[in-house]
Amino acid sequence: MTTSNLASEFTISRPRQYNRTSAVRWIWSHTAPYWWIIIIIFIGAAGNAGLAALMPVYIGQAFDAITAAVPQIERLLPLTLLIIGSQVVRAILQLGRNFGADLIAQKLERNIRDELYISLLGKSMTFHNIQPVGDTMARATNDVREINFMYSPGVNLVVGSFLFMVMPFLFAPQYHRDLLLVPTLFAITYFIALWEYLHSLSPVTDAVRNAFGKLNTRLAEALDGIETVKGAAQEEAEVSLFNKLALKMRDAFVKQGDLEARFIPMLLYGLAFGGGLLHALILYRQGEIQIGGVIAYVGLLEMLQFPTFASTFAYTQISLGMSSARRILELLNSETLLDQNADGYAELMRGEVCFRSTAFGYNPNESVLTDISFTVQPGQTVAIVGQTGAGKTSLVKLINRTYEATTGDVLVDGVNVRDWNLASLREQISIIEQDIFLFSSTIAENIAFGKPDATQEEIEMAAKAAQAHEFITSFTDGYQAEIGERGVTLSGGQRQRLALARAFLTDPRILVLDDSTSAIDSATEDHIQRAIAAAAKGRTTFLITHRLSQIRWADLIVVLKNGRIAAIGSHDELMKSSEAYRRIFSE
Ligand code: TTP
Ligand code: MG
Repeated sequence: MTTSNLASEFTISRPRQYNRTSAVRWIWSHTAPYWWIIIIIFIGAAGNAGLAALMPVYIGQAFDAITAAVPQIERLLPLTLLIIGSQVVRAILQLGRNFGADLIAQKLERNIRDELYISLLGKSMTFHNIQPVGDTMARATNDVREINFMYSPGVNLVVGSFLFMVMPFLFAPQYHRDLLLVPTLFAITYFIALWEYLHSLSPVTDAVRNAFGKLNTRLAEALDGIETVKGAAQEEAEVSLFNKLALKMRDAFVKQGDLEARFIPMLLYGLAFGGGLLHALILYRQGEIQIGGVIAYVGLLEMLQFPTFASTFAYTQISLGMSSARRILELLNSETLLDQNADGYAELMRGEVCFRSTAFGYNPNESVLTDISFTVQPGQTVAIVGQTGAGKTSLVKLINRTYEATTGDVLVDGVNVRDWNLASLREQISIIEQDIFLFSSTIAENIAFGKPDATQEEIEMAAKAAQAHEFITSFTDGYQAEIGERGVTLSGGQRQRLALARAFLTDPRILVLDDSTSAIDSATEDHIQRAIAAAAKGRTTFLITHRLSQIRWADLIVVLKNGRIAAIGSHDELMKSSEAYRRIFSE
């Protein structure tokens, strides 16, 4: 089996690789390992259909026994017992078919979730910035579910009903060869209609799945930005926007229903049944078959009902599943720029950082950073200052390769970040973001995020060093207090100290603190100052800050302006040489 050779920031070696060249091949490569379940499904379905066909055959024999010139009443009991026995066995086989289909459906759902999650973790920030979270969520949850439904009941019913359709061909000729006529006509028309149906169905089910993705995207964004929505009193506008998307989704569904309703085999079945009965009666009148044959044949024709009624539903389910498979595959196959570079440089970091004529832009035709060159020695503290939008955050994100420089190089310990083993590079660099993200779990778990096996003692030590211990213990549940939804909410300053505690725990060689929160009361400010000073000790530290006290004691100050270095040096040097820097201090 082949697999795509996409770059990935993160991979796990897996025993199974899946073929991602087309939706059908991909689904097949997921299915093939479970060939034994497919066999169970087929045996179950074939047995079920065969035994279902025996019923009209036995009933026909019973009719013949009664209507014979000398009625053979003694044959009725064995026939009844045969019917009962065969239907009990049939129920068991049916169970096997349903069980098999459900088993493979669940297995596939699990494996696909797994594959998708790993792939999402491996994609670059460039990808995640563009791809809406709501849409990804829709694909990762509901679309994966649709693949489950595709097998159970979808494939289950298709296989089951197909084998039902085969039965009249196997059993009718024993009464008369000509009786194949109606089933043959039925089958030909049925498959032509099915072909047409599937063709018109697939764009419709694509539309259904896409409409759902859009709806979900909007929902996720509205909830994520609920404060903004409320703050701007835009609830009504949100509702009407949501309604519009919900209507689109409804329209797509109605279209699907419309197609289902126009599925011709419904009409066809009525015609086949009537035509078949007529045909059998004519043969009876001609003395070609017996009355039992007519009864049995009509019973066999009745078996065509299953494929007729199951088909709209089952094939729609399969079509929805394939639409979903295409959407998931689109995510799996979307290009990502970085790769984890597993064989790359992975030594203990000293903490030297060097920018060499580095330039960067989020999209190719727009440059955010231009011609950045400077070197930071291990253990130094660098303050990066500049107006909002100057590119401070962007600059530090090049160090751990969250983003990749467009031209020029970024070197850590003299090694190009592209040549570093990505995991090793990122493990030794800790970036505390401007908006600190906390997971909805306990405070302890949030602190231990980068080191899940940390002991309670280690966690507390880190919290103390980050000046967070005091406020954490003020909560009733202390370190076990839940953050978010059901638990405590934290202020900006508290979040920052939790993030610092995270950094103390992982003990990175390079620490980046993107801190543009300036409105903090002086008591908190004092706490944070001390925490940062402690954190900066013994490692290379980048501070993005507006706090003059912090800027002042930095070893190196980089003043950014419109993505360029406007001035660089120590506080004293810059006070003398840089007008831009003096202006910051005179504000
Ligand atoms: P930043 O690097 O975010 O600027 P900054 O950190 O100096 O600003 P602040 O003090 O407000 O935090 O952005 C530099 C430019 O890059 C800006 O014009 C916005 C643009 N940009 C993007 O296009 N995409 C992004 O994801 C980010 C973060 C910024
Ligand atoms: Mg910023």
